[in-house]
Amino acid sequence: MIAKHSAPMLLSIPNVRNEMGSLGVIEFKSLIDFEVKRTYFIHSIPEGSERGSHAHKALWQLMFAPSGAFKICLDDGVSFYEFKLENASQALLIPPGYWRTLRDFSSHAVCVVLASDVYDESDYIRNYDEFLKWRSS
Ligand code: T46
Repeated sequence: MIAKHSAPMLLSIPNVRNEMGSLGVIEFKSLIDFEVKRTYFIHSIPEGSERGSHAHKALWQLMFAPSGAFKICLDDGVSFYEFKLENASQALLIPPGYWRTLRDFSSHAVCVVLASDVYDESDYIRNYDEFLKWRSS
């Protein structure tokens, strides 16, 4: 994979707006430089829920909130980052190797994820101590 970024980064999603509404566009090459092999979305999230609490070894992700809002906390074992996604004009690029927790979901929040690969449980690290060991190795 060609990696243009190695730090998490907020990107602006171009939106075409007219009197009938808005159309957001996420295009390979112009916005992201990984090919999307999977799209998934999290919705119907009960109040107070947290999602995530894991890291990916190789997966690149672009995450956005077409509806509602939520926070994403990222951790590379040394630095901590917090982002809030709250409109359809912003997306968060998450490179591999970040422990993530998603929280503070508003009502009707939807989290859409474009991912660089198909689902593979062996790409996950779900134990924080293992994650720290993996980061430092
Ligand atoms: C991430 C956050 C934001 C599948 O069968 N296929 C899939 O593509 C995915 C993503 C999950 N699953 C199964 C695996 C579990 O049995 O769905 C169940 C819930 O998955 P998980 O506990 O990983 O859900 P989250 O919300 O904690 O994490 C998900 C993604 O797994 C992860 O990549 O970054 O959303």
